[in-house]
Amino acid sequence: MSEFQNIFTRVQLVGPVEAGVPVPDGELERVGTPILSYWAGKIGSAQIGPIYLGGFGLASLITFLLGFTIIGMNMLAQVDWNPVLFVREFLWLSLDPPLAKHGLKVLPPLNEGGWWLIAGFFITLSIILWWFRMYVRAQRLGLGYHVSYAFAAAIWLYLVLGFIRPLLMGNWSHAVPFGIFSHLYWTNDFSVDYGNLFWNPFHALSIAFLYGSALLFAIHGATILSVSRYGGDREIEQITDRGTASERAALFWRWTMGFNASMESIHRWAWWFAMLTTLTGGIGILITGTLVDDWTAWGMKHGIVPEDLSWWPITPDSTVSSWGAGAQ
Ligand code: 07D
Ligand code: 07D
Repeated sequence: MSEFQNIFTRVQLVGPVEAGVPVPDGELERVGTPILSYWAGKIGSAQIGPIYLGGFGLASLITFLLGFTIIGMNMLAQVDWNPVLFVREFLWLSLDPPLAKHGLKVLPPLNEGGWWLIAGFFITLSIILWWFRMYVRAQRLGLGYHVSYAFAAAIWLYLVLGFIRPLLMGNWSHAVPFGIFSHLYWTNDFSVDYGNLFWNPFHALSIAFLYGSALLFAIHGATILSVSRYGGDREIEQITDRGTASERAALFWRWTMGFNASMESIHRWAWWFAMLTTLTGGIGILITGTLVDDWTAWGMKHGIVPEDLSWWPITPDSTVSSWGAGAQ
């Protein structure tokens, strides 16, 4: 029997290309002539296109390109418009938020954060427009809104990092820079400046949900693959029937750990874990510097961190390493 598999594909579905279900009247149509790609078929469906552009899609694309070009041009200017240096230095280049002296000024001088605000405006607009695109596409196809809600959870963290928290702090300089390594620096500095983010319980929750998401994804993917020989990848048809691949998958977990998720609930587990990673994360960032200035001091007050840190063998010893005392 031929099977449809992907990533480690043995068989590819090759048939006439199809445009999908009709869309309601009066909307922009799908664009592009579909093609079949052997390499796309290795990791998923071999058909590429057509794509549904629509008003939100187009607007999101344009605003993203505007923001992205502004970031790129600023980075190019930083290397004197030298394309070779641009490529070589790319990971280190950065467009930084406004200098602290400008507070929440709407348009500080362009080279002191003005470009960052303009680029941020367009990128954020683009992300929000993309969210609407997802919402409307789901609506038009008669789906639930789960994907757009999950994306909203990620946007929440993004907005907290670059917009809501800087507003509450009264200064744009608290926002994240646009740059590959500079945003890592920002992340590290944030933790050091506020007394070690590990003592922020919402950071801990976010980590637990992040790790949990990886675990759930791994066990769900593995479970379904392990019963795909019985048609387990056709999950929905199998939920209610007995003697199916789904029942074997469920029994596997009931017999190995005493409990099994249902065929539907496992997807809710995955959905919640993924969303809670950024939902709790956003809360953790929002309260840092606004409600809590120093997480080590907070931890001491609540009996989590020992008052006398010498009690604790810290490795590497921050008093002798280059980390500095704040990094404990
Ligand atoms: C695999 C889906 C595809 C998405 C990709 C990202 C851009 C940015 C921007 C040139 C899983 C595309 C990237 C469009 C180009 C410019 C200016 C998603 C997948 C491939 N980070 N972060 C990365 C972003 C924050 C942190 C990589 C974005 C916070 C750490 C990539 C945001 C903090 C590490 C990236 C954001 C933080 C990274 C790989 C927004 C705390 C790494 C991302 C919008 C959460 C890793 C060099 C990835 C790395 C990494 C993008 C926010 C920490 C460049 C767009 C401020 C510790 N981050 N990040 O695969 O290798 O995501 O960095 O908020 O170690 Mg980050
Ligand atoms: C960033 C959501 C926004 C993304 C959006 C996507 C585009 C791309 C793509 C064109 C990721 C927009 C997309 C524009 C278009 C194309 C291709 C999600 C984002 C809207 N931490 N930490 C977390 C760990 C430490 C710090 C979360 C671990 C240190 C800060 C996560 C460790 C210090 C922040 C996590 C560790 C520190 C975090 C992120 C270990 C640094 C955050 C969750 C083992 C020295 C963020 C509450 C996420 C947060 C965050 C993990 C250590 C700093 C669980 C495992 C102590 C400042 N950390 N961390 O999903 O929420 O991000 O904290 O050491 O802001 Mg941390």
